Amino acid sequence: MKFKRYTVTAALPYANGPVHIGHLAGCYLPADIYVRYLRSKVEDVKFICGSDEHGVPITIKAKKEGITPQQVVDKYHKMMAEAFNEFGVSFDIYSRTSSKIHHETASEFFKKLYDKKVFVEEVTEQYFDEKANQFLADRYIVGTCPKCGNENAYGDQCEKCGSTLNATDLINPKSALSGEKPVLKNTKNWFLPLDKMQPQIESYIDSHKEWKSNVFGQCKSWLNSGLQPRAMTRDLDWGVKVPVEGAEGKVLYVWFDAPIGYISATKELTPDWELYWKDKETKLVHFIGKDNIVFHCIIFPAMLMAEGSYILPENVPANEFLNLEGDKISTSRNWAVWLHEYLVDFKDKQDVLRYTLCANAPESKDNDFTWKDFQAKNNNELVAILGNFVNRTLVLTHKYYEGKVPEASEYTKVDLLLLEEISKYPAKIAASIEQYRFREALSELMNLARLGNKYLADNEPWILIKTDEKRVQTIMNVSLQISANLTVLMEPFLPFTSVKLSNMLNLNKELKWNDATRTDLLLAGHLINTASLLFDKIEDEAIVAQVQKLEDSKLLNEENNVAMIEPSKPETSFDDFSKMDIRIGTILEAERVPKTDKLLKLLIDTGIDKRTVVSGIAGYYKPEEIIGQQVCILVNLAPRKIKGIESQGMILMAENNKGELSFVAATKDTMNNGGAVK
Ligand code: B3M
Ligand code: ZN
Repeated sequence: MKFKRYTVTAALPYANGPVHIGHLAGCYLPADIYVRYLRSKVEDVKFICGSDEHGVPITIKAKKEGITPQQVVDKYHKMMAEAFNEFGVSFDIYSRTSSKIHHETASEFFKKLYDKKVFVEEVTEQYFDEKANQFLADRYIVGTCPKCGNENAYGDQCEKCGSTLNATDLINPKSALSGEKPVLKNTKNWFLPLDKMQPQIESYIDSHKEWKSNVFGQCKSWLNSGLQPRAMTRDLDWGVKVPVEGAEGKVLYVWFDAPIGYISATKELTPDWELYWKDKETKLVHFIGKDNIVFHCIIFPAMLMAEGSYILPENVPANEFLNLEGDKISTSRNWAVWLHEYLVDFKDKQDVLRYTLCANAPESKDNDFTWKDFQAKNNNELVAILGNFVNRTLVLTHKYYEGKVPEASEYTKVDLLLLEEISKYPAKIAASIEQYRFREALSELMNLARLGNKYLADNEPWILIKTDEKRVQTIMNVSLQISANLTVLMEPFLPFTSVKLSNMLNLNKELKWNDATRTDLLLAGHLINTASLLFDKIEDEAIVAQVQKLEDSKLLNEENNVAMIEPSKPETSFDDFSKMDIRIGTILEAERVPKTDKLLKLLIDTGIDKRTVVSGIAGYYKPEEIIGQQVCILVNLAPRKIKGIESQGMILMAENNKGELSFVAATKDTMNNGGAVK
């Protein structure tokens, strides 16, 4: 079926951190390539995205950073929008779900389903953290996945096996807030009866056997295990308020509101938004990562079906995950290549990253990004094939013809075969893009550059120029046409390079995809501009530095982990604290306790008396070093026998971030005066 228009969305990223290469490779780059291609085909398309600003990922981050959820989303929304823009991800709108228009849209959508009596209202037992005094849902609760045994599954999803879960499914649930075992408490929520909707959903999925096998397969396996009703509301205070009576303190489930974000962003973009969401001749395509499949293929379509006036997603091309140097990309471990940092080190090289990520896209299985491969792709492909061909063509045109496109006079058989071959590329590349096979499409693009390179190498115009000037004119004309075609066909993948080449060729009118079938894009006599290199070589040092940067962050992490072994102790009261009688004392004598590694026997002048104290500090101080040292001493601790010696107090020590102890020392002028710590 031929569609009249397209609505293309890319998953709304949580506004809780900067953008890394995994995001780009997973969904934003393929979506952008697809949309740029459609625009080049002069299709009517809207490319929609924005920040997902609700849900527990945001509130957890706010807690961690000690700021409000609103401050978190303001900070990261801006950063993410900038990163996408800098890498040429050409959204028609990058909106956000904290906006007024989104709150209204999501609220109305819920209300409509509520009025249609779609939801099942039910009081169920939900986990509650008594210490934090709040209900725990989604990422606020972790436990063991009942399906695959992953010990770090969340209350709504296991990221390991991809199952959607309810918090009450988890084995050994723990609050992510306090680490405590939660209790069950009654609360009312509104459920989408996916169980009842199963037949409808099943026939929808079955009508899309053309979907990528990873996507179709996952959907079938959920359907086979039987869909369960799913709560669309949560007992939380950050999100879109549930717009019905008796729902105080409740917000919409983030996976209910976020996909509606696509709709509200379209509304914000154009008054014609309904055409893009309700007209049967619109093709709706969602680009996502594999962990979002169930939400886009089952839950969101179910919401749209229940509402009744919307079209359903026509395709959901989900990618698998990208790893980095053999390890899972992780924000918390800083095992990532951040887009904003990349640009500092590789200025103006957005297309090199776009190229590498597309060539390695995790389309059908998880894939690995390595810096070595990044360098190889740049040096051996972009520089040696594409850049080399274009550069030789332009430089020779300047050298032989002062930058004027020479006339093609007589085509040889070889030329004609080549021209025919070239004219097939737009359709070939298009077919791959339309089937969401972007790696294949990109490699076809490079094949075209390879053809050009080979043509020059086989015909050697730089030698022929001495004997057959006319022939060289034709060769150069053909090479220039290929360069013009490449400008058009590379645009979806390498938009920055395309603009650069278009300027060098002085192609003033904007060429479209179908123009690339032509072999007369540059007329004889047309003047081209000065040539400069499209790509330059990336040296080993730059790569070594990147690998080192990753190694450093790994080391730092290991150190942090050591420091994190002992969590801080639970809160204590002031009353408890003031029971401690802490004095400043001076060490008069110190000696090792025989047959022990850690213990020193100290004689301390506390200002009120002299006491013997046994202290476990031999690992940090030598006895002879600490005579005369001022220390804080707890004097009202019950005496204790240690290795046969009565210890009459305790020296206060503090721990640094490596777990090493040092004295809590007093200042010099209190020396020998004694006195209590207030
Ligand atoms: N924010 C999940 C994610 O970033 C979620 C996507 C929403 S798409 C409507 O992986
Ligand atoms: Zn699992």
